[in-house]
Amino acid sequence: MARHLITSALPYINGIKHLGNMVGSMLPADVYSRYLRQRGHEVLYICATDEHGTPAELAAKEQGVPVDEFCASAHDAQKAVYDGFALAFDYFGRSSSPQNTEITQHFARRLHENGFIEERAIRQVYSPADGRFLPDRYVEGTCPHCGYDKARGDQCENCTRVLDPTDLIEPRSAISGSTDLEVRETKHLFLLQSKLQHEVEEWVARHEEEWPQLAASIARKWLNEGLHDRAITRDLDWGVPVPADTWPDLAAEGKVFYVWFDAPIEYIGATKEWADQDPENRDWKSWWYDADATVRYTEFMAKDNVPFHTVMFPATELGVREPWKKVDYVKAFNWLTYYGGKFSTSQKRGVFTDQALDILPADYWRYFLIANAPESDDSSFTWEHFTATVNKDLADTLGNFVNRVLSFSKKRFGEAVPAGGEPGEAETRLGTEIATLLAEYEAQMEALQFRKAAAALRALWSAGNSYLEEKAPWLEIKTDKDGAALTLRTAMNLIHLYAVVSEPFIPGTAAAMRQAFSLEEDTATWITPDEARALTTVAAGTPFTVPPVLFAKLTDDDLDAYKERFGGEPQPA
Ligand code: B3M
Ligand code: ZN
Repeated sequence: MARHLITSALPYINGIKHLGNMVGSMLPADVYSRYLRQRGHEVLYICATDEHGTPAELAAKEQGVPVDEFCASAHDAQKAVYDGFALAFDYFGRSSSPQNTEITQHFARRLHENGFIEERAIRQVYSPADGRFLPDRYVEGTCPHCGYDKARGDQCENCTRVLDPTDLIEPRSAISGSTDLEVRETKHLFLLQSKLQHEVEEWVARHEEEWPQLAASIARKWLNEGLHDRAITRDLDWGVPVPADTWPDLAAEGKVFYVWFDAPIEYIGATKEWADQDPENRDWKSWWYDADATVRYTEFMAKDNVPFHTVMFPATELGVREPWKKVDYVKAFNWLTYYGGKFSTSQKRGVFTDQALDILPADYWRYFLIANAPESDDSSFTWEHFTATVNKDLADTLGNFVNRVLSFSKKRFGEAVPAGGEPGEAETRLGTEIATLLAEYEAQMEALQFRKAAAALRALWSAGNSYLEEKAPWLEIKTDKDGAALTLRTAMNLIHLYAVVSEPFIPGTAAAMRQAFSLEEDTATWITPDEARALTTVAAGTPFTVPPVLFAKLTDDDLDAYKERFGGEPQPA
């Protein structure tokens, strides 16, 4: 039994996330957390909204509300969707919390004491019309690389190049549109990452062998390009303030930390938010500070976030010179595309998580997304693939099996698991197959290979169907009533096993399946391959009910309607 600390990349506050965001961070983290809890480990799954930075300020401005109000309601809106997806966070915090402010400022002070922060004067875009400096996205203009005329000061959305606001041609203020812009000198704090390069390299070298190739190769690439000193403050109203005790001048000018400085620290901040709700029983430091050797920390994220988690945040943690827990395993994902094109929040293309739940319950999405997670490569969402997968795997292979077995047994034997018949050769063969497949499923879950885990789970479901076809209890009953009872009882044990081991993927349906049986002890505690082999957890005489259809079959009309609503045409890359 170990202690597992799990975090998924913090969803940015400005808007509801799409399915691509979900499958690349929160959902697999939830699946993994649920699995580990079922196996009896102590798990702490922490996430939060990432609330600082220019996009939050701009989104609030667009809605005409103060930024703190905007963030509070946007946080609640995201939380409601994640509840709908049955994400079982231990805590879902907010990076604007006082706890994060306190720890971020502490980190900054320590980095300063250790010689890793320096004040430097830089030249920045200033707008007299707006009376302020214009960082990052506050400046728009023409990209010097590709000529796109709506490039933002931090990045060109068209060619994806990273920009500095002073790079833009014909710059204008994103607030007022003013083109009367100047470049003025102002002071900022710089994190001297170049001084930490060597230590980070050593640290990565000790871990990368265990990391998946995607995470390791991105970390290597960044290290090879060399760590640069970077500005970690901004001229914004909204953010963690630079502490006045250490930098009175910058604090007086109202400088705040850059969002990417405080966001990863919020993993710790949110853990403290969690602990502060029940300080008698929750010890945040035992997870993060001088954490004992049994804490294993796994992070989930999409590939664009990997440099921040494998290189920059570890550099910060190392520079603080205190025993903060660093990540053990980085699970990174490629992109989920929408018909081969980009899901885009800003262009509203693809399926958003709130819309998905409007259409179908969470388990349909959870299963499909994880079974097709962009693990070794990008993967593409299409409505054709989605409906076919739901129909075949969920409605036919799992749902139909459950309903067929329970309805038929009820009709012929009443509302209790039927007695009679002794397990024979077919049951022994089935038991061996189930034990093998379950061991494979466990191995893939332990290895965080989600697609392969889903394939093993699907194979477990299929094994039940094959057994049922082979034994054909609807024929057997005509000549051998005891034999039919044995077949149905065995199939019901499969249903119960499926209920337990499918829980990480489809928790709602799993609960409905488990609750079909009135067992004295209804728990989701894991069943090991050796226990599963006997297929006798649910004894003869156990009362049961037939649950309503678990998964509706999607029709051609449904498919047409989805494509009509969301657009189903391939997008140019
Ligand atoms: N908020 C991800 C993003 O918006 C960013 C992750 C922070 S993790 C500390 O792309
Ligand atoms: Zn460009």
